Amino acid sequence: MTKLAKLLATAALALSPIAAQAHFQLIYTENPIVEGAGDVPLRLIFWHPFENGHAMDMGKPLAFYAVNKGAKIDLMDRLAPITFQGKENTAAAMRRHCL
Ligand SMILES: [Cu+2]
Repeated sequence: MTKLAKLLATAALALSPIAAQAHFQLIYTENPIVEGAGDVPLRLIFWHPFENGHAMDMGKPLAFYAVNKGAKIDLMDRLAPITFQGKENTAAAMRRHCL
């Protein structure tokens, strides 16, 4: 399982229908189908995604990393603050940028 697949699997678990109507810390990518190695842009958004509802400010995560074959890859230096525009409001969020 690739690093991205693990990230997306975690995000998919958090988005299960059982927890609808709640807020989620999302790891979002425009194109979830990754066909090969390379950088994948991600956004971290604290939001009510199912109803396209209220977005909440998030701070910088305490840790942001991937694990590949048991090796932890620190990605904190690839996070940058952004402002997420939701339907109802804007909120502080983060994006993962390429080096
Ligand atoms: Cu909420």
